[in-house]
Amino acid sequence: MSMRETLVVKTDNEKFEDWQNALAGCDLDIINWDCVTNRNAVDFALVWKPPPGALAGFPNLKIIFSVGAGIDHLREDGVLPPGIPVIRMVDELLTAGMVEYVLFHVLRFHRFMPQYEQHQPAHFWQPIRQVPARNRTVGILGLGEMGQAAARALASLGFDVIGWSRSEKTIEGVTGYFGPSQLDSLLSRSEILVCLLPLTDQTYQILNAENLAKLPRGANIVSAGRGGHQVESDIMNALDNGQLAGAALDVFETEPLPGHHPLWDRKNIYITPHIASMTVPASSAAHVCNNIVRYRNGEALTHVVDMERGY
Ligand code: NDP
Ligand code: OXD
Repeated sequence: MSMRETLVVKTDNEKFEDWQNALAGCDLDIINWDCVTNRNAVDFALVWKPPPGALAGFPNLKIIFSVGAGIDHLREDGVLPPGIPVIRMVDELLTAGMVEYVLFHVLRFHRFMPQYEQHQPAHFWQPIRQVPARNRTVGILGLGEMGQAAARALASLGFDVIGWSRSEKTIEGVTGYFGPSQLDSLLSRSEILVCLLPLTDQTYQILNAENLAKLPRGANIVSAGRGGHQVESDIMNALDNGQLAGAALDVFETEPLPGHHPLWDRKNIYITPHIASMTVPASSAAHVCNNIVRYRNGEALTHVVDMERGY
């Protein structure tokens, strides 16, 4: 009987074959989620949104890998069998994709592109005096893998960058705020607010009317963490009453965003379908394989999620 370990893969966006090829050097049997015949033989699972109860059907599971950086999909009721470590996705291309997304939207707002996009169909020639980047304050909620990289990239362009995390951080060129008591100070300064938080009990609906009202009037928001951070009706109201000038939303309370949803037709909202950054198997497989090798060698795993904390 073969003693090779088995990894089962359940993904949405990437092709199974891409993971199979990317993980080929890891000395494993790699099986598509829908093709498992012997559940007892599965040692590792690499998953995105597994249905409740399904992971418990693999009685010898040693590690659960999240295909994405966010692990909220594993915190749904009944999804996670107890006692098995969960490893979140951390990868340079995943981070680079998010940095590109954030830079694109911050620069778009900073350079008044939403206004020029409206002027063009009207053949309206109206220069707007540009604010220098150093006079533009960008606030970033979440200073983890994604938030820190985005903060550094914005600081390198000269923006006045401020950020918020749970624990205190020292990042060159970035003014740090931390903990619930310092959130308002960050909000009151953020002309462009970027949300890159994980979705937890503490961050749920953080983009609500009360917090949006604390931003400078006419602020813009960029939301790429999770839809659960947003109270979408509050965002629409804030756009209606001028508290917000614009919003770039990549994530939604309900995904896919239903075709009849009023967000689609709002002129001050830029919608993308949860593509701010995507896992690239050819790059991310190393993170999975490194942890499997660590497990084999009895070494500590990296990027294990604290399920109590929620991220
Ligand atoms: P990390 O775990 O590396 O970072 C999370 C950050 O949020 C940390 O700085 C953490 O603080 C901070 N944080 C968490 N809870 C709180 C809180 N209650 N108060 C203040 N700060 C808090 O995550 P990543 O940067 O890798 O990813 C962030 C999220 O981005 C993911 O969870 C996912 O939801 C989203 N994402 C979205 C994608 C998309 O395409 N739209 C793609 C990839 C990720 P501390 O440092 O003190 O722990
Ligand atoms: C992620 C995502 O969490 O794709 O990586 O949203």
